[in-house]
Amino acid sequence: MEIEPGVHLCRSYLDEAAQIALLREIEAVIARAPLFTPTMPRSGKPFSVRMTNCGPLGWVSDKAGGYRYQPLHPQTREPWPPIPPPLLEAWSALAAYPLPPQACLVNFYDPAARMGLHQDRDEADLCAPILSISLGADCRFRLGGSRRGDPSRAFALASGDALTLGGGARLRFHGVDRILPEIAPRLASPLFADGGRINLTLRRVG
Ligand code: MD6
Ligand code: FE
Repeated sequence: MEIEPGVHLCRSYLDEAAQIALLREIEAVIARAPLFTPTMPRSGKPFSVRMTNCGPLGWVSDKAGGYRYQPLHPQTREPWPPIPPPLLEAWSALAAYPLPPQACLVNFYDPAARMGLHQDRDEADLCAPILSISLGADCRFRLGGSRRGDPSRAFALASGDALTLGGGARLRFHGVDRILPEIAPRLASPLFADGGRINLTLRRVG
């Protein structure tokens, strides 16, 4: 499970029934906190991924304000919905951290979306790991080193897989090269009508 120091990959952490139960929770989160398209700081270029959040804080990005955490949805100005219990249980089981997560970023990928190589470093608390759970189509995930130019490796993340970046791996670069829409479980959901993938990342902010 520890595929490299600080990088834990738990294949099929959620079985099919647990994936469906979590998907119902995420549908409810999105009904209250609609997906929005973040934009890059300064350039204002839109992300290909759409996002929302649950938990006391949510990660947002836009041209004027840049990357940040805030307690309100940028469009509805409502607080984010609470983190669903199955995700809190996953954090307790896998994060090995005494405090609960403060933010859960929900990333929605349509089949053409991707995520550039990045570090997650907008959190004051870098001692806590980031825990990710995937639903829907497989993706080709890329894991680099602690500097952008370091060598990287790619592997698939599938529906139900859990991945944590912690310890010395907390600041490693990573991204999503592409979605593999041809490798997708049968999870009936309006969210997956056109294929697609959801990734949930649980964080301590600080
Ligand atoms: C994704 N994941 O799987 C993007 N970040 O769609 C992340 O950016 C990520 O999987 C921090 C820790 C684990 C992750
Ligand atoms: Fe990340």
